[in-house]
Amino acid sequence: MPDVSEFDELISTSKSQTASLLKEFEQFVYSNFDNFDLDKDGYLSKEELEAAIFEKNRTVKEVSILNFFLIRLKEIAASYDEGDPDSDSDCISKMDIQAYFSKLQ
Ligand SMILES: [Ca+2]
Repeated sequence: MPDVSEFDELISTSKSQTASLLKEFEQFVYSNFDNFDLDKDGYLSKEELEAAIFEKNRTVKEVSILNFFLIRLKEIAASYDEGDPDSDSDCISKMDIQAYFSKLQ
């Protein structure tokens, strides 16, 4: 499992830096969502995030971002109610990403 200490260091920087960092996190996963969603069900699972982390040529920063999502998977997945009680609560939708990051800012 990649090291997350670098992220913890980044998150301890100033608030404005943190805000732009979070924006970057959101945009990175949002814009790559369809690539990460291997089974194209509209949700990112733990397995799909892990697969993305171990893809070739990932930068340290990208791994940090993906780890952020992986560590907070349940929390992020619970951010938006898709209105489907049967939907897998351990998977992240695009709406979850938007809801989660709008709450943080
Ligand atoms: Ca999926």
